[in-house]
Amino acid sequence: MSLPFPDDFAFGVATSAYQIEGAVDVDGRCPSVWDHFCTVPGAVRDGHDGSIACDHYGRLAEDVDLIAGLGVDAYRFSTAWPRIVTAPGHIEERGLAFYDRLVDALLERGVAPWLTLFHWDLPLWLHHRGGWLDRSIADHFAEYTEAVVGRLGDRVKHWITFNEPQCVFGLGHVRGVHAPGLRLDMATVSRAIHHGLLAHGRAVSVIRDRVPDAKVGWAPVAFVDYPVRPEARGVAAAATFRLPQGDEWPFNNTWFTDPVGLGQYPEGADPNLWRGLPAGWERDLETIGAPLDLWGLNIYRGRPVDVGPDGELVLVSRVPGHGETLMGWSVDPECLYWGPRFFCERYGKPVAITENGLASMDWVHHDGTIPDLGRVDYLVRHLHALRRAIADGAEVLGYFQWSLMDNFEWELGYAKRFGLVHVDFETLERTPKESYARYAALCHSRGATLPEDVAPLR
Ligand code: IFM
Repeated sequence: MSLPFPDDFAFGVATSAYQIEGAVDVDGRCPSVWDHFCTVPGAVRDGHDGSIACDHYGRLAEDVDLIAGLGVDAYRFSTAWPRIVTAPGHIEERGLAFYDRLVDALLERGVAPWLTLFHWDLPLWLHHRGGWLDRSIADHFAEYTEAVVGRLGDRVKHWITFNEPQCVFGLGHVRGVHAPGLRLDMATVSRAIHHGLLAHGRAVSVIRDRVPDAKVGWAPVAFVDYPVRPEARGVAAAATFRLPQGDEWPFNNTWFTDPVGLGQYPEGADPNLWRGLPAGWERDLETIGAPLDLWGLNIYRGRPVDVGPDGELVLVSRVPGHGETLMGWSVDPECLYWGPRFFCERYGKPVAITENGLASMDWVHHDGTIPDLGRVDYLVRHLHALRRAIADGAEVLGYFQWSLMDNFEWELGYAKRFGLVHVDFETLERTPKESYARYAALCHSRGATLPEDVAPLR
């Protein structure tokens, strides 16, 4: 018999503001760090930018129809800070009005809005005041949150503060390949991260004050090391929550997630990270660690691990030709089984898969169809693994496919297509792919169309 998803499990789909909205100089919006970064020669593939993107700003009704047509329970989107706080102390009514219309349109179609406050588009004027390096950013984030919550809190009940802090700081402040394009030392970035976490905590408290029935969470990347045999479960969990290491140091869980989930930074981490923390950081931990209602997990891939004869961690090599997406990311459905379990266990909160999906080679075929069967298989395998995690005790509130439609994939411009809906970036025509119909069937049946068993990935 097919295992069911819980009745209140949310099937969803996700996007973010800068990646789809376009209309960057409309209705008083101010420039963001991404608008600026896109003007730097060589920063973004083929010189692309988000100035038009999918023109979601101008095609709201059409896009809400596409969302509703999927039969999803929830839509995760982000509000654009630069549309709302366009200058110091100035709240832009026209920016808020756009999200007001979006929320109403979703609710009219029976789709619950899951709102993300920060998905990377920092107002440029704030960056010029020090951005994440300056403690005042937490006050600014609280002010922005006040504005959004004040306007939408009567209807939006699911709030996500911050999307993927590891990318904001790792790609944007260490490697310089994302806006704002900085390459800073570890101690300096540690300060910025602390301010980011503080901003998250301040937003949580604003939401709690204004929306007592809100479900509040955040959406870090979840780096998942999964065991290839049951005996390796312990080393896999330990490796998942390993300390930041080497050149890859920003791409870890614990330096970001322990302060939020446990109210403390992890012992034993690199001294430069501790040294960089701003004076008085201990006093911020209560705010940063304020209890959440849900833990978002953005999971795209994982790392298979095993345990060696002396109990040590062994990284397992994949067989030659193992499945890989167009991003070069390996296909590891087991990460949607183990990731939710490990995070539920460590932080004691229900989780939601706030992002999962892939870029694949999608174009409109000669007969007008877009048979993106790799995406269909990826979806089936990952939801299958997630359903097993739920059956084995993980408390999972929902699953959000990344993404509703092809969009601006940051430094890669429009080269990588993640959507269930194809977008022609010249005409902006939307064409649902095969995966759109298949995901819709899954949502409408609440997962009943998932096969009982899936053959191993080969
Ligand atoms: O497109 C991004 C998204 O903005 C954040 N998470 C990963 C996605 C795919 O790279």
